[in-house]
Amino acid sequence: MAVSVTLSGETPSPGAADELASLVRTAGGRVVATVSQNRAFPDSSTFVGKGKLEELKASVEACGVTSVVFDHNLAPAQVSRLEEAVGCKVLDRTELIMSIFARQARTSESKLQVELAQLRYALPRLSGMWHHLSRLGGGIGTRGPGETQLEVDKRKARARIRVLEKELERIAGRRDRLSRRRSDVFNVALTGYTNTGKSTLLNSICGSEAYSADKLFATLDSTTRRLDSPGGGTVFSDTVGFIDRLPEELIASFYSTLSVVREADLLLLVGDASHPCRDLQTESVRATLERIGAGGVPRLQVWNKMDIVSPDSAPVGGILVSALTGAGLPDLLAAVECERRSRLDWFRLTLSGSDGRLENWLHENCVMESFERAGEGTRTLAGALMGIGSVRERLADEDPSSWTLEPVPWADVSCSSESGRCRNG
Ligand SMILES: Nc1nc2c(ncn2[C@@H]2O[C@H](COP(=O)(O)OP(=O)(O)OP(=O)(O)O)[C@@H](O)[C@H]2O)c(=O)[nH]1
Ligand SMILES: [Mg+2]
Repeated sequence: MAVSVTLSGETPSPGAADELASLVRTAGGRVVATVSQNRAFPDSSTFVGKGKLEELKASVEACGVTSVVFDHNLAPAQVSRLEEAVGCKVLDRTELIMSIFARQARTSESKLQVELAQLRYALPRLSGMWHHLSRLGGGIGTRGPGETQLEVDKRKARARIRVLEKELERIAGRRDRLSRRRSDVFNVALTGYTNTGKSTLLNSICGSEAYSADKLFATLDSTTRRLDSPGGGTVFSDTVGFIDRLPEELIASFYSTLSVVREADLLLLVGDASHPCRDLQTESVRATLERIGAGGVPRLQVWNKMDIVSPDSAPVGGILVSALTGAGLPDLLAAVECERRSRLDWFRLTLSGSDGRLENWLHENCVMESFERAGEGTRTLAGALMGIGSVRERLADEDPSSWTLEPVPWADVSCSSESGRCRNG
C-alpha cells in the first residue's frame, strides 16, 4: 500500500505515484492501493490526520496489505505509532530506496556502502524509537530499561559504522591505486536518472557487457571502459543512477563510487526521452550533481530511447540516440571527440630532418591534425591532452636547432579544420 501526502509548499510531481510504484516493484512488492492526502503540515504523531489514518487502516484490512510505504520520510516515533495503528510494517521513502540498494548490491563494496547508509540513517532515529517505547512502559522522566538498551544499541551501531568506514576506505584506496584517474586520457562519465539506459549506452559505445535491466538502481558500482583513439584515447565510466530526493546517507556512503562523476572531464547526462517526466528527471539530476560536488563538470545532454519516441514528441536540443538500435551513436561519439579536442593543448611543430622515433612518439601520444613532409623537413599541427609541457620534455632529448614548437589556440584549429569543428550538443 502506498501513501503519498502533499504538504503545503510542495508541488505534486505528476510522475511521483508511478515512480513510487516502480520503487515498490523493484523492492519486490506490488502496490495494491494508494491513499493520498493534502495537508498544510504533517501530523506530529502519525504524519497523516486521524480520518486518513482510519481510511488507511480500513484499506490495509480490506486488501490484506503487508506493508505501508510513505513517499515522505517519517520520524521514528511516527513509524511506531503508525505500525500500531494499522497493524503492519510501515516504511518511509528513504528506507524503501535503501532496501532496493540492499537488494541490488552485488560487490562487497556496494554491500558495505548500503549497510553504512542504513546504519547512519538508523542511528539518530534509535533515540526516537526507544523514547517511544520507554514512554509506553514507564512514567515521564523515568530511566526505563529501554534507555539502557538504547545506549548499548547506539554504541554497537557507532562501532559498526567505524568498522565499515575503515573497510570502505581500504577498498577505495586499493581501487584508486589500481585504476588511478589518468590525466593522459579523456575521462567521460555517463550519469543521469536511474533506468535511463546508461549501462546499455556504455555497452553499445564500448562493446562491453555491463549489467543492464529494466529495474531501478540496476547499477551500484562504477564500470570503466576504454575506447582507444590517437592521442591518449577516451575512458567511459558508468555508475550508480540518481532519483528524486536521493537519501543523503546514500550519497555520503557512495561518495567514492561517485568520484568517476566528480573527476570526469565531461559528463554525458543521459535522459530517457520516452519518459513522461523526462524534464523533471533532468532537473533532479542537475540538483544531485550539485549535491555530490560535480556541479562544475562540463556536460552534454544525451536523450536515449529515441527508438520509442515519435518524432513530434522528441526533445529539443541535446543529442538524440538509441542505445538499443545504435541510432545517433556516431553523432554522440563525434560530439565527445570534439569536446576532447577542445581540451587539448594545440601546437605547431616544425622539424628539420626526419626522426622516426620522435614521429612515432607524436603519433602515439598526440592527435595529429595535419602532418606534412616538405623536402627534409616535417611540419605538423597536433594536440596533446597531457599538455604542451610534456611535448617540450620529449623534445628536450633532441638537438634544439632541429625543431621549433609554437602553441596554437584551439579556436584557430577548429576554424581551419572540418574534423575539429564542434557540433552543437
Ligand atoms: N527502447 C529502448 N530501451 C532501452 C534503450 N536503452 C536502454 N533501454 C532499456 O532500459 C532499461 C534500463 O537500461 P539500463 O542500461 O540498465 O539503465 P541504467 O540507466 O543503467 O539504469 P540504472 O543502472 O538502474 O541506473 C533496460 O530494460 C534497457 O533494455 C533504448 O535505447 N531504447
Ligand atoms: Mg545501469
